[in-house]
Amino acid sequence: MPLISVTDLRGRDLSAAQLRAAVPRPELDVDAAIASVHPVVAAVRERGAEAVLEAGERFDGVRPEHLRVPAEVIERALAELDPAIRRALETAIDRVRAVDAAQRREDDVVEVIDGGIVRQRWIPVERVGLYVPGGRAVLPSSVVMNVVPAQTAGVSQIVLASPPQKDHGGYPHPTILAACALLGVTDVIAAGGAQAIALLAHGADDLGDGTLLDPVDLVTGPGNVYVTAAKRLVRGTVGIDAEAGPTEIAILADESADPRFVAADLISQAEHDPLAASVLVTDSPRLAADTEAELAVQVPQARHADRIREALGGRQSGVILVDGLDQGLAVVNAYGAEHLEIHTVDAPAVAARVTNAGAIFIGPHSPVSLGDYAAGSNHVLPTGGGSRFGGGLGVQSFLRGIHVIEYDERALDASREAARTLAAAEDLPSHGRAVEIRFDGEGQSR
Ligand code: HSO
Ligand code: ZN
Repeated sequence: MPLISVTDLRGRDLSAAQLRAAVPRPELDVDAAIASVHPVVAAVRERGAEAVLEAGERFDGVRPEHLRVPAEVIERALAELDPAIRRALETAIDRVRAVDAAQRREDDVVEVIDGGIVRQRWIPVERVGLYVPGGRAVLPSSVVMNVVPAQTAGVSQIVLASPPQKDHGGYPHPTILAACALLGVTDVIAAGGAQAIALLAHGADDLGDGTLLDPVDLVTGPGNVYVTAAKRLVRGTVGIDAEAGPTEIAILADESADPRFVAADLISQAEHDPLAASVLVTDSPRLAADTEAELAVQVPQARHADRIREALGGRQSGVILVDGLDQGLAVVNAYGAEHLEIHTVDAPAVAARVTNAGAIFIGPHSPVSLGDYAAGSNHVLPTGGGSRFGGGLGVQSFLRGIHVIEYDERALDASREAARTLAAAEDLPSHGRAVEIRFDGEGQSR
């Protein structure tokens, strides 16, 4: 059995929608998950902390003594953190902070006409709930990727939730707690899955220890299909970020690519999840064959070989043969992968022609796993084709633009005609009247 299947699109002239259908995708049934998480979300809304603890016992197999992680547990986690991990996390934090600092937005002021001003104020969301998964893998890097842009945007209240761990007294994994401590996040809740999302969205009068948890305004962070389903259920009560499905890597490569790098990068994201997608798009049958040979060498050496085999062999992964870079670009733009690597001659020029991707990694020295940890870019990115209409997590995810309108009498006078005419055209004459009343008494003399 080959490790990865091959689709040959050479000689086929397909529209963007047809290409989208031809590109492999995982089957993810969020609707089915909604049915199973609905009772959990409803129970948390009605019974608060007790329902969260019960769900934790059922799904995570443990009941923490406190839902809100005590300060000394967080401090101990930092004190006991391996110094090398601490340094690496600090590098990641510094780099994401540097990139995010440039994303801060100043208020814009436009004088539309003399005396008529529209200002746009950028205001941070006040209270944010960040979800950090803790299932198959414990990802402290995701703490960094969620917290840093929120803090840079000026979010004043951050509460972080992560699943209780059996081996750690029912508290989130110590590395997650240590990352929180490094970032100054002190409000950490030992809850995972749908119950965590419901708790963040609805809050609780008493977390079980007499303390209150206020509901948040926005929930962000990746999670499994149950977390995604719960986010859909609470959307509207709170804001949510883009839905995060299983991770995806697409690589657009020509004959010049190094098959060892291509194979290693396909494997790196397949390592996350049996549903992870690894897709190679190339106009070089030789590179395709060499990459398959490399996969056959590298996969058996991988620690998570079984999971990787499943991901590479799944319907969501594959090698796609194209006629040339033009068709290759059409395919990757139709796919809109979460991560896209470009391994071609003059890769920056090819990358400039990409319009749909969560993040683009240019050339042989910019692997996705660098972006996962320490490039300075964010790794919370749109999956499932979501890059066609949204971007990754960033400072702007935590900001709201508010228009502030300030016209003086002269500017309003100069705008009367347009407002009155459109009000009449929409048969909303009271709209027009609200403008005209300000000029009553002047009308005849003018
Ligand atoms: N590739 C994942 C993020 C991650 N990888 C965290 C390792 N740790 C989704 O972009
Ligand atoms: Zn990753």
